[in-house]
Amino acid sequence: MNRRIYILNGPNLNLLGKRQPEIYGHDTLADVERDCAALGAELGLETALFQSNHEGGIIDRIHEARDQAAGIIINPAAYTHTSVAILDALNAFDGPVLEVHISNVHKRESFRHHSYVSLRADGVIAGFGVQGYTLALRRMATLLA
Ligand code: CA2
Repeated sequence: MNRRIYILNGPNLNLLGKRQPEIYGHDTLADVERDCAALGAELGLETALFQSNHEGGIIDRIHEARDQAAGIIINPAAYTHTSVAILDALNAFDGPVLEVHISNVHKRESFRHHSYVSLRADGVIAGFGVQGYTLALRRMATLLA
């Protein structure tokens, strides 16, 4: 069975650890990639992390995941709150989908309280900092067991 997990990240998350540490912390996306790869090895999962500043780039990866990945962990960033197209792409993926937000979106502006992606996600983590990614990976291992 394919044990590859795609970890998809939306716009501006390439700046993680470089700006606004009071909201998003000091860890970079490279740190997230390393931590997920290490935990994935323990859990028997192979991780592949991608980031795109473009809606279509994220959608292309979701389509690719249809035959390349067993599950998707996604932080769609601002597209969370706007993108029916990402929701539609996720609805065409058969495996588990877990949604991660570094910040607690419910403690922030009201426009961040609604997520299109949550209509498809099997679980949502928000406000656990970048630790949310590894927590989601543990949950993914359980869902795929
Ligand atoms: O809390 C999250 O993970 C978010 O998905 C992050 C998005 C935001 O639009 C969502 O409402 C919640 C923003 C990502 C921007 O990331 C940056 C990181 C460091 C510096 C600047 C932006």
